Amino acid sequence: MTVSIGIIGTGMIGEEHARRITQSLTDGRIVAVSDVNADQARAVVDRLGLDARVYDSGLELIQADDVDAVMVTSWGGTHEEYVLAAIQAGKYVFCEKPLATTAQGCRNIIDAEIEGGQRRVQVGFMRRYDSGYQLMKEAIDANRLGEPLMIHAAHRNPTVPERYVTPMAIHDTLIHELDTFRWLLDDDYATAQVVFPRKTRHAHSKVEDPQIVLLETIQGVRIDVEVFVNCQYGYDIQCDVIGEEGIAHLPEPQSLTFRQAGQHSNEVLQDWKKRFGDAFDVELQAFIDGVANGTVDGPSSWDGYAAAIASDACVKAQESGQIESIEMPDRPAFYA
Ligand code: NAD
Ligand code: ISE
Repeated sequence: MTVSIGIIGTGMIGEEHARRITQSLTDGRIVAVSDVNADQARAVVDRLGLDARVYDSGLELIQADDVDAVMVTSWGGTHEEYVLAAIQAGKYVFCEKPLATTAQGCRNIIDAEIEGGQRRVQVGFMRRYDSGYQLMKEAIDANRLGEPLMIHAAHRNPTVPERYVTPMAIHDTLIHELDTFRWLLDDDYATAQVVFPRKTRHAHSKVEDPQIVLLETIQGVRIDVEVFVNCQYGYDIQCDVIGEEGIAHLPEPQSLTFRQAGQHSNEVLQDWKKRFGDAFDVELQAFIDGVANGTVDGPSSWDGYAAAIASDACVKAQESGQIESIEMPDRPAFYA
């Protein structure tokens, strides 16, 4: 079966996903696109040579009879409305992170999905499909490190645009770690705290940068994550899991080692597109295959909700300067 897909939001990642579905993956084709900026949608259709209809509104695209599955790649604040509309229309939906910008928004999606009686949503937590993180998960699950005790991590971007403000370090950037660590550890969060080191002169006025997020899980694992989104030198994702009997270090992306002009060096990637390119391929192929088989079982609405609960607590901690507690409700059997 070829899955006919409609994409809402044809900006940076929407175009990337449309390109990989059209040029690299199998069994999916883009039949519809929509963007509040219609010129942007038309430009993507032209650039990729898509045989796709451009819709004036995302809600109209969701209703189209020839759309089997919807991909929501618009700005985070618009996700909830589109995901709810897709569920109500009985369509499968891949939603880029965040599932919604608040935990309540995610809860609304969960309630609608449960009422519909079938899992329809996959959230764009692509790190679960990254081969390096998968090796870490296998090592932890096989007890090769003993019990995990601590995680030291860093999420660094070279720069961010003017519209990026302090809470986005949490709900746009840290949200990846919030999902990844609960998946790696099979645990949830109990508390969160955010501390602000000296501010870099490269950050604009509306973003505090860097930030250090301190998390404690229910099992007592302590996690520190440096979020530094104007680090200048590259896109750099670091993660060490410290266990009772060993340490696992997230593999560095493959790159040439240079010996040149008195230096011994490796290239540092500059953006998430290259760093997680392979993971995006596997993630979207899994979604397409899941739609074709009627079993979408990647990161779920529950995972989006759990990350959002922790994210809300971290944003509160940014404001309060205090250690904030995190209450995670019981997972419904529907998401077991
Ligand atoms: P972008 O600004 O490049 O593109 C977003 C597009 O959505 C724009 O073209 C905009 O016009 C359109 N849009 C905005 N509101 C809309 C609406 N109501 N209806 C239809 N279209 C609308 O942003 P981006 O970097 O592509 O990010 C989009 C989403 O993808 C965000 O949620 C972001 O967090 C996520 N993202 C995920 C990753 C990842 O690593 N998984 C990487 C980048 C972005
Ligand atoms: C962006 O939206 C992403 O999702 C990237 O993966 C992340 O590294 C970056 O910080 C976000 O802004």
